[in-house]
Amino acid sequence: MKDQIVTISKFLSLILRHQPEKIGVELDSNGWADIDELIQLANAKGKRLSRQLIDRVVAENNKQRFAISEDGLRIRASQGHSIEIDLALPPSEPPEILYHGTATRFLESIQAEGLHSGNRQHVHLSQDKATATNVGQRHGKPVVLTVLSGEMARFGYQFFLSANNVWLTEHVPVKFISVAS
Ligand code: HQG
Repeated sequence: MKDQIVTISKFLSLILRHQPEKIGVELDSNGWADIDELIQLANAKGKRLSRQLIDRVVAENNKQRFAISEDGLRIRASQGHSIEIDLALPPSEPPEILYHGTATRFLESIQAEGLHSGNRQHVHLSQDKATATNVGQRHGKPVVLTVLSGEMARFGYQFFLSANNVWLTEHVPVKFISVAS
């Protein structure tokens, strides 16, 4: 059952963050998909999906990646999109310091260009080093960067806090980045 939940979580990440066209589901401008439609279209492609399974994935997902709308009818990914949607998050005041986990092989480029969002809509930042280390590990030998988010905010850069506690911003210039000790 746990494996099935992980498989569905990966499928939902793909559809809700990157390629809704894979099953032909429509996301609204804020990234929401109608749950009944999502189930129907996934089933038509041979994917086992039901409301019960979706509710389990949303509840048990280790990073709380998905949120269900207040009326219970729609679902979206809380962050991590590559497709252009507007999460409509209000700008939030970040803590003084945030962390970004990356791999050592990206360091040189980051120290030259700052942090880019790459394929995604935002640069992802964490409140603690342990989370950043885990994020970095996905790409290779991890290294944690310290971001002077408080200073950035005072310079007018905007930050957003996703529903699952990931800090998002568009770009981090080099001068606000150092390697965490
Ligand atoms: C790097 C996961 C070279 C950046 C995680 C990162 C996160 C640069 C990679 C979420 C660069 C992009 C996002 C530059 C940035 N030169 N490399 N100038 N600027 N990079 O996967 O932050 O499991 O798109 O350091 O937990 O690793 O999917 O971003 O290494 O929250 O829910 O380019 O994905 O969540 O990689 O991870 P990603 P990320 P989920």
